Amino acid sequence: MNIKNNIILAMDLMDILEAYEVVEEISDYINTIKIGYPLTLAEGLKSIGIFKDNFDFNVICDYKVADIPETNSKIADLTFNAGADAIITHGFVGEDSVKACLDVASNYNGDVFLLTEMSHPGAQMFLQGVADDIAKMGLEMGIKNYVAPSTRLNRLSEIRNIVGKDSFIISPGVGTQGGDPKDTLKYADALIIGRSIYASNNPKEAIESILNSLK
Ligand code: O7E
Repeated sequence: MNIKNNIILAMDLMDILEAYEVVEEISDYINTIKIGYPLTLAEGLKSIGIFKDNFDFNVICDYKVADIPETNSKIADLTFNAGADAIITHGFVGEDSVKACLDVASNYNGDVFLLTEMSHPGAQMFLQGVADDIAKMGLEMGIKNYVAPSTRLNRLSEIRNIVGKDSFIISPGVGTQGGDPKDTLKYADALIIGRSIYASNNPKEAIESILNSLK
């Protein structure tokens, strides 16, 4: 996926008009948006089409799909059918569940991002212990796209080592959660940034300042 300025906006506002206004302000700087449950549950799957039709963005749907294969297929089908370019799936549910997402994605020419370790402190309780194995599974399955945390650069770097330089890693946790944009890009291909931009008083200045910090 071609991600302008290596920044993905995590749009977790729950009002589509507010979300639209923020995106309009910064649309010169980005071409990729990630939406998840907050916006989708509040405003529906039509949110995908709004960013595609009005901004021609890549839309990554962060539904952290984590069910049995049959249910994953239904979730992925609804998501791609609504116009998404990519879906994010959990890896801990195992190969068959992840494959269900991959199979549906291939029908739509869409992408799947495999979530390895998460960025919040609680991820160290359970998920961290299996994150390397999830990354290895993804590699064996031929998955090219991964999610790994910017809040623990040692873990991001380990996951990069596992999936290799040809894989594409996007990394959340930058800014509000403490991750540093420049350091994160030593290991990741793109940053996922939410509140530091959309909750700022001036989203345009916020993204400009992040871009300056990358120079
Ligand atoms: O902290 P923020 O506001 O910059 O937002 C971060 C976004 O990334 C938010 O949408 C959150 O749900 C998501 N995220 C994490 O913060 N940590 C993770 O480990 C994973 C994600 C995520 O996006 O998962 C799929 C990529």
